[in-house]
Amino acid sequence: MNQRNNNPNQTDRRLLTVSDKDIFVTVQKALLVGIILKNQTRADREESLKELTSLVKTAGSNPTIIQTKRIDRIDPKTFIGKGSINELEELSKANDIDVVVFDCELSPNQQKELRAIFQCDVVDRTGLILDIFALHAQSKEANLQVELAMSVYLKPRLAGLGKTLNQQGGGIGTRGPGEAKLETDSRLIDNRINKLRKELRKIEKQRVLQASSREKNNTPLVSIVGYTNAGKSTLLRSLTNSEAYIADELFATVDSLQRELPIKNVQEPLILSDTVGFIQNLPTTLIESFKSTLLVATSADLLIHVVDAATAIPQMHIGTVRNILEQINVSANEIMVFNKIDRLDRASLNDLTERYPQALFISSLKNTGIEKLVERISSEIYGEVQQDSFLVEPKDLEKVNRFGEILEVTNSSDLLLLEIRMRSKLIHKLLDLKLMKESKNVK
Ligand SMILES: Nc1nc2c(ncn2[C@@H]2O[C@H](COP(=O)(O)OP(=O)(O)OP(=O)(O)O)[C@@H](O)[C@H]2O)c(=O)[nH]1
Ligand SMILES: [Mg+2]
Repeated sequence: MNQRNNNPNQTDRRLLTVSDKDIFVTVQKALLVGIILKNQTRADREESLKELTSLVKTAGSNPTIIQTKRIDRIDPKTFIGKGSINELEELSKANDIDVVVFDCELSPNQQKELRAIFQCDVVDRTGLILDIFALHAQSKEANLQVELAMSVYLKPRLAGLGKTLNQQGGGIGTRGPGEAKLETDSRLIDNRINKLRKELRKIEKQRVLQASSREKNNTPLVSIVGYTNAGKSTLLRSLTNSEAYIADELFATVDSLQRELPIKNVQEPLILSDTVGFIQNLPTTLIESFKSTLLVATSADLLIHVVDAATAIPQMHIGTVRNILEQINVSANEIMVFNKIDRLDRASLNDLTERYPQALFISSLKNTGIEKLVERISSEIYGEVQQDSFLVEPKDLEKVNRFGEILEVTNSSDLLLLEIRMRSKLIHKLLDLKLMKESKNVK
């Protein structure tokens, strides 16, 4: 199992592995600022703030105070205006706050101004998401991608950060991905960005090559996509008995993991891939940087779109995922799958099944509905099961056996007459390969 040792292991201290040595740092106390703009509803913003709270916890900080501010217009200097800022500043001082987290995107100047006012670290939603990606990146590819996204984000912000990046031991906005030390000299950062882009282009080329050799071999790729924390990795594990990393945290997976999905009576490989989850307002720099990882979705033959059935706002999650898929030019067919139905009462489940009649309803954790999903995947990829009789040469018997179930074999002069059960697209594949002669044609 893919173990991480950067989760909080005590209530007030967390272990960061930033170098060879393990360092204990105090958990930061965070003040969270939710913002309601004129045209926004409170319900929508509350969900966003709930999400921000989970993000802060996932980043290892303590959401100590949560405040919501309604504003009529965005203040160019401080985003929320002087009056609200004064109130928050008092709260921050009185509670020894280490970091103020805004549920919006702050400009580099606003961030700089707010840091001076609060006299502590100030982070926006994008910075927070990048930070979690940095914590969770495991592979070389993910590390390079996160470093690129962070460098692009930090570049215009370096002036406002002053020396804080180097001085602080850890905490939101101060960590580089893995062992990488983020470049903090603005003159050198462009060189680093160029170098990272070059390295990533190389990886992307390899991925494209892999995809084309997969296509040449006709190996289908099914990609699991969905909102973060929907249960994608749990589903991969349940479908393939593999050991994907699963956690009740946002962006637990930032790499792509591929496993073979066994299909009954088909001995040809079918690849199932798990990948990074999506979130509303996913930073565009992350989408651009994660191009090579997201290729598994771009080159998929079929998508399994996993939705958390227990969330209060499934439509928003679905809309966000579709939006991002569009941005990265994904156009494959999708099977929509509502997961975590074990957490729903009957009425809510009925409501969802009425609203989404084409969807499947499963629990990856309890293994409910998994067989139906495998059947749906099989028929999307290979077509419906058909029973037919064919004449083949004896040497091709083994090959036919790889694609379906042979029910009966009888000799017919120097050929074999087979009664088989096979999926329609595989029958065509065999006919294309000229391995089989349709009995009717031969007679
Ligand atoms: N009750 C319930 N919990 C589930 C189910 N499937 C997943 N979970 C839980 O949901 C949380 C997130 O699961 P993951 O599989 O890590 O979700 P993910 O979509 O891969 O998340 P990211 O990689 O962070 O985007 C974990 O705590 C899982 O145990 C389910 O069917 N029922
Ligand atoms: Mg995952």
